[in-house]
Amino acid sequence: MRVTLICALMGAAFAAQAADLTITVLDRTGKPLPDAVVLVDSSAQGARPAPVLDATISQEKLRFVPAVTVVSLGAKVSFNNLDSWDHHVILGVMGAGGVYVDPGQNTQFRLAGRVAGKPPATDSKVLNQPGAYLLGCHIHSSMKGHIVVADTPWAKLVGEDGKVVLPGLPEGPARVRIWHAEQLVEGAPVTVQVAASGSAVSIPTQISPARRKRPAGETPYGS
Ligand SMILES: [Cu+2]
Repeated sequence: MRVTLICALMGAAFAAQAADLTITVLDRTGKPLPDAVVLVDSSAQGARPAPVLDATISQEKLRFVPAVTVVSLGAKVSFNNLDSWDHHVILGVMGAGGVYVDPGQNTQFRLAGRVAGKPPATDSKVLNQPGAYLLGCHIHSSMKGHIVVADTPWAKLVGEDGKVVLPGLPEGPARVRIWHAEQLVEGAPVTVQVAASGSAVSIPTQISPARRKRPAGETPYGS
């Protein structure tokens, strides 16, 4: 009983204060960069966010929705085809230049087109390797999507304004990495200081994204 109490007190004494870290990712020209994923590590003690072990990606109007999905290592990602025609899901680890590292190792399955009044065709895959995966379809070569399997509990997709809030980071130094589908080379990690009251930083990158084509009136991620 006494030992338990002492351990609890010590834990409280050593655990750093947790605070929000707000990050704005900037492109090569200094403008906010959408579709970036922010991955933050901290070696300070304290609670970690729960891992994201489930995600669903739809195939809808010839697109993967959402276009970028962030999950934790070991997550089960489900796919469903909402279009009335067939699609493939080609899923593989993505290397530099936005191509598959080893097409021979890719997972591939075909999802039949949806029949009115019936549930969509679905399949899933557990992702046990950290890093970025590229999604594609053999029938429609323009269909592209990405999954980032994070090796840290603090990992999130930025908003349209390039901004994201990572809650519950321990006070002290934190290491920030940025991923973007169109980065040519991986940028060096940046160390930022998380204050007990929270911190906000902008992270410049060398990424210059291509103009995204979105049909008028369509929301970015179909939501
Ligand atoms: Cu397709």
